[in-house]
Amino acid sequence: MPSDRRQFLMQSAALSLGGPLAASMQPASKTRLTPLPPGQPLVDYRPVITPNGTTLPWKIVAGVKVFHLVAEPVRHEFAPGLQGNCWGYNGRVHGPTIEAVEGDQVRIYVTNKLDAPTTVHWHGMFVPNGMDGVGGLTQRSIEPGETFCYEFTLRQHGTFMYHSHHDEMVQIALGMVGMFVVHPRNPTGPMPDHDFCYMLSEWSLPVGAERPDPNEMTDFNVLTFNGKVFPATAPMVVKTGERVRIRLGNLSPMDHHPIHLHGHAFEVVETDGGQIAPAARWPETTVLVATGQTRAVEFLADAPGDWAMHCHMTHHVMTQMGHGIPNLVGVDPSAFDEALAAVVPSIRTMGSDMSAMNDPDAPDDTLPKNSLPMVGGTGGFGYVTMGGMVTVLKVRDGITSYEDPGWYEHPPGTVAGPATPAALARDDIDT
Ligand SMILES: [Cu+2]
Repeated sequence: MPSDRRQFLMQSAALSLGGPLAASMQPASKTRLTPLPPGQPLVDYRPVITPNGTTLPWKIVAGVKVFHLVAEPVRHEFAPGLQGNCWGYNGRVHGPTIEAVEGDQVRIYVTNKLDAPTTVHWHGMFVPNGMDGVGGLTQRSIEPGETFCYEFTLRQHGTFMYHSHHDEMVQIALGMVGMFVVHPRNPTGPMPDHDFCYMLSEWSLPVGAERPDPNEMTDFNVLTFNGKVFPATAPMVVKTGERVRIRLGNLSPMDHHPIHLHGHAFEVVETDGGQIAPAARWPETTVLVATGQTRAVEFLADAPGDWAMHCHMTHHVMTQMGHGIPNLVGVDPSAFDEALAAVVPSIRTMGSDMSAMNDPDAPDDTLPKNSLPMVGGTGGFGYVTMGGMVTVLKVRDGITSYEDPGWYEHPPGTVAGPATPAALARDDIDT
């Protein structure tokens, strides 16, 4: 290649990489080692909302933000009817969201009330190596009954996570994870009106069992947003025209989750590696969040309605589904049901319509103890055939409260319905 052409290509590459790379590497914040005065909510940042969750309280001691995490067993409800004996922090699954501001000096005590050693790793964060929380590698693990102290200056801003880094397979599978949000000290760009925060996870909880199985490798059957399955997932309620940020972190043991939002397109503005420069963003409606990743998306909520947000892997919107079953799609199981009805009066075999055996409005005494229907709950029009990793963005005109407003009341003539004979004739549709 002629040297002038090679030089041109190298210059082009440098130019095209300069913007996003320079922004994402955050050279200034990475060298910030001197703490700043503690950032204050509603002054320096708008607090995040963790639907179905909470934010870890803190206090200031001599200019340091002091937090206290308690690792302990937690009896957790995934949805009414399904509870598990999990491990979490401060009585919760997952742990409370830790929230602070770039430049804050944070001191985080971790008390271990488990019967097993543990550690806490600050995922994605620039910390002194000895604060990184990897059991055996950068510290000895915290024995039962001990309290350790982690202290560092927040040198960056963004969407991060924390999780156990001792016996990860067991402790993460039992729920020992949480979100860690660091707001910018000097925000640029429009401030979101709502800043939602979700931890994505998955569990193996066989029907009737109460202890999630950390030995599971592939067949996870409870898929959760902030530890809940639909319809127990709290909706995101916003006013039409508001700017919304949704932060997604994934610490599922084994799976990625393509999270899809209906009715809107968003931009991915942030990963756990830092902010994405505006020129490097592009519109999406689905963002893939691999395990161990975070993504923050932003959009204007400009369309009133009840918009689903869900994982797009179809088995991740099911709950406690058995997979070792014959394929009965296209089979009429009624004869089989009649034959079995003598011994199991309420039997309804899963055939072409899986929802048939999961009608939540029909009393179902056959549901085993501590289990959920495979799919769904009731929506504004009847049965919703998704469960698991599903929630709803409720966009409303002119609301003054962000309490759940109920189901959307559609303007007349804007809901799909049976075609009228007049319309069929007009458009020459032969049914
Ligand atoms: Cu998924």
